[in-house]
Amino acid sequence: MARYLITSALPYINGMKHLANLVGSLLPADIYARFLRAEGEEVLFICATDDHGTPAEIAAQEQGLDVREYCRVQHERQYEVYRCFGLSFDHFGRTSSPQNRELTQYFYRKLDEHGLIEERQVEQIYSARDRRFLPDRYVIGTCPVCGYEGARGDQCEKCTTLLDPASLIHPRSALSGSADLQLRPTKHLFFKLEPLAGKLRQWVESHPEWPLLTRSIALKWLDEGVRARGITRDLTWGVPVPRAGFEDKVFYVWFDAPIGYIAATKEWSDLQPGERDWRSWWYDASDVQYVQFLAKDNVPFHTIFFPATILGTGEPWTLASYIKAFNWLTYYGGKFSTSQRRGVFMDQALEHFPADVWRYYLIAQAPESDDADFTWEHFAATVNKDLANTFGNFVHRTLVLTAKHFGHRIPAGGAPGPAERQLQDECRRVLTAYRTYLGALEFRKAAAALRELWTLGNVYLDRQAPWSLVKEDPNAAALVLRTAVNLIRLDALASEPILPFTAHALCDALRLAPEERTIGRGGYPGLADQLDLLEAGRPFDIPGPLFQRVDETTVAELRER
Ligand code: B3M
Ligand code: ZN
Repeated sequence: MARYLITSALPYINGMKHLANLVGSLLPADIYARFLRAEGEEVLFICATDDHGTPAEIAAQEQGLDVREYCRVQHERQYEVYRCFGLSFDHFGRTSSPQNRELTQYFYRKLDEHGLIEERQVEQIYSARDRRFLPDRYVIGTCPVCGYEGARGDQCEKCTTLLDPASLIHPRSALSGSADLQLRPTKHLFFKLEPLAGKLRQWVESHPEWPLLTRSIALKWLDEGVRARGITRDLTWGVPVPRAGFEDKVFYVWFDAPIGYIAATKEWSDLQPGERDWRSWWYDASDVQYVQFLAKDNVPFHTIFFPATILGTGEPWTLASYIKAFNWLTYYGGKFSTSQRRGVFMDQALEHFPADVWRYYLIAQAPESDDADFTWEHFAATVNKDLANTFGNFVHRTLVLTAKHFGHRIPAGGAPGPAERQLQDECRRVLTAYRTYLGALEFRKAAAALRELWTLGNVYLDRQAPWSLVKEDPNAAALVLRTAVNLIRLDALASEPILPFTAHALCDALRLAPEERTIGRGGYPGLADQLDLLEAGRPFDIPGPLFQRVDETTVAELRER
């Protein structure tokens, strides 16, 4: 049997993440992890903060904090919000851990042993005003490829091209804004990717099942020809470079960040060394299915740079089996931006609506095949239609109607008839599709299937009309409501990967025992056989309205904010 290792791209430590970060890696990774766990698979879901690099250094400086202290505080803040969103990491580590320092230096030494590291004398941009060498990200200018004026020296955010700061048009210092820059000689370490190009291509081409977005970016890179990348920077914050003459430099953040996936697993393992074995997931682990989730600007690092680090060791470290990449979620047509505080940030989001509402809305809108746009109008329309009017309404009217005519207990009624068998068939069809989509990491389609499952309940009630049936044939009405209450359980369990808090609340309302809260051996489709599982006479509670409708005034207020 396979074991599943799941990682979400490691969020940068600087600042609260926004909804685009959530939907572009963290949330789908969590939904996939929950789905697999429910199906009885062995799962290890790992994430961490990406602590190193210039943004952390700059942000700490701005707040007058030691960068270590800054990272400690930010790590806690992020972790807290992720918990509130129900992100079910097995471990949430940090790339500034001793484990990552040790592993990063290990990988570096291995690459060096294999002749893949080269020391080069380079001309680097020096800022007279700042009196220092500027690392790539500290240089801003116009992108030579697409003309975007705010491109950073390492990568253009707009067109995702990886850049060299010397290629920027009109370069200036990100620290002081000064254009008084000159090239001066210094030494850096380069990771030679050319010797690995053949192996990388072979690996990418051996995965025709990957999403087009992932493959096309990877192949474009390989077609253009990979060249050596600098892996050291003139900073103090980062993993020290264990080499004479490099005492003032650290490794480039993108060198140590992906190794952070491994190191965070080791952090997890080091907490219970007798029981957990990080190596069994990462080294010589042929039974491990490793699935990565990330936004499209991270694809080159996960299809070229990190696998090159792994392949370059010549050792059997785990490579990704599947790389799920996402396009952008935009905010009223523009970019979500941490630096410009544009869009909705995760902490604010929870002040207005509960986590499940966001989880459902975002995954139903996941930017899989194309960019998707966030607007409060669309958000409100989706919440009202799918959550309040469909799911919430079905649960509410079932339980209220049952209580009204039969008390707070599941009514008896007769044996299931043709209508119940039809409902069962439809549930099986929809649940089978739902499982297929989740298994194939097609999240929008999975959300649509879930919505269809919720709809089945309303259609069944409307067709059977227990509110009028109860007058002439109370026994028949009891059967309908008994079935509908059971369908609430199905809905809850099926919804759990996407709406875990709601699922939990419904299981509580139905007073389910622990074993009744699992989907059982038949997986999601097997739930269709459980439409008569909860027997007559069982008590239930009526929860408050599951989802609040979002009215126009609220939409206007939120947009204004
Ligand atoms: N921190 C970039 C990002 O958050 C970067 C990902 C690292 S994954 C190893 O988009
Ligand atoms: Zn560009």
